Amino acid sequence: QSATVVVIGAGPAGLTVAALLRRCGVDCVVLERRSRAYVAQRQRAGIVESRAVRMFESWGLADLVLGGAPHDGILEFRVDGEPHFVDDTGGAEGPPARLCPQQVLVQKLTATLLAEGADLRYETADVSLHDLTGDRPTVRYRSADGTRHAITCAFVAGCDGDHGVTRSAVPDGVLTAHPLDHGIGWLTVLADAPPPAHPLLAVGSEGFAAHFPRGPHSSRYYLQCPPDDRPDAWPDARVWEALRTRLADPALTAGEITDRETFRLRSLVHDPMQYGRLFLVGDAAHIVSPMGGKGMNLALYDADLFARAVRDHVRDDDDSGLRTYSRRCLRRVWSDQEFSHWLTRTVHDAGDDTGSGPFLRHLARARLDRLFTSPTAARSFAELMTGLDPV
Ligand code: FAS
Repeated sequence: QSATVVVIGAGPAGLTVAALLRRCGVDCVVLERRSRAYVAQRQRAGIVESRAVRMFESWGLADLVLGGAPHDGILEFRVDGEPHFVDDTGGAEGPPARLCPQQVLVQKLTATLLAEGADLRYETADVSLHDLTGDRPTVRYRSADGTRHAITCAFVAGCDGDHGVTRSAVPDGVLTAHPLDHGIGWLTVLADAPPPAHPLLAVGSEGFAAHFPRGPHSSRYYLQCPPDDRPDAWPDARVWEALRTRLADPALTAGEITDRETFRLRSLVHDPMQYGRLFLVGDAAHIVSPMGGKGMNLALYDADLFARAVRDHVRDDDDSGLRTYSRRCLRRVWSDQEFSHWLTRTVHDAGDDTGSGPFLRHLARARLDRLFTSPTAARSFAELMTGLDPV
């Protein structure tokens, strides 16, 4: 078999790559390890930022793949119980961000692709990549019925996330990993509880907490916890008691908790994001802490650059996009890593609960004070939140 592009992974990155390539008339095959149902129910990100909405609009896909309501642009910081509302669009030119949960985007992309007859292959196993430095790499895999397959192609898109297989196909010494452990733990909880009027970040001496919308009747919460904490240390009663205290909302409405996990906040960048004919897209190349909502949006940015580069190669015999793909992606990756790191430190140090000490606490409080009082600081924050900064 042969295809121009083989896409490994059917998450936001892989499905967006496939949808954009098809709009350029480039044929591709998508190989996904899990079942369609499993991928469609995985709940993670909750916002498609303005830049990504504009990207989907530029491809004529926005109405097909974006669900959820427009974000009204207001973010609440609640500091020691005091509300401070920040306009996180700051008059930016782009379209409003969309409160589109990741699973809705994945479901809509999948439905759009299948309706167009795209070649999505689920429950594949033993994917291996060969001849990545030649002109025609080969991807081998086993289908659910045990049959072995080989597909030759022009390019492989590694969209298989942080625990995928494509990065391991790159010889040692080619990629440089840049990891950061923030030394902060989070408990994240998904509940059938009413979403907040605005996305809410709460700072206080009890530790950080957050409350985000994840649909008309569901919410995602974050609670700072010891980095090695475990979900079973957080029974429902403790979760709601901590949320009511830290969100300074004694009347917070509880709901059935449908998912609960703990994780350490970490960031990771692999450089370069390419090896021969393999191009890494999304979490396969980088991980960013959820502060600022950049993880999924970076995957969408990479997918846009990769699809345009392949289109230029196929249509115009122009390889400049392919040659500069990694450098251009990494410029935005590092800009979003910096923003996410700034926000992560600010909302945690300001609570002084991370043991970061009084000096860093004063720095963090000064940053928040500047954000709440300086229109210039607020505009810069909005530009970064929307992804409309010029990087
Ligand atoms: P994904 O991991 O989503 O998809 C990779 C796909 O590849 C998966 O379907 C996997 O099954 C498949 N795969 C793996 N190995 C394979 C193999 N060998 N063969 C074939 N297929 C294979 N981001 C935000 O922007 N905002 C947030 O608020 C946010 N919150 C998050 C909360 C949590 C708890 C987590 C875990 C992540 C959060 N993220 C958030 C980040 C997250 O949304 C990722 O950035 C996003 O899923 C990246 O998409 P992909 O790059 O497609 O990777």
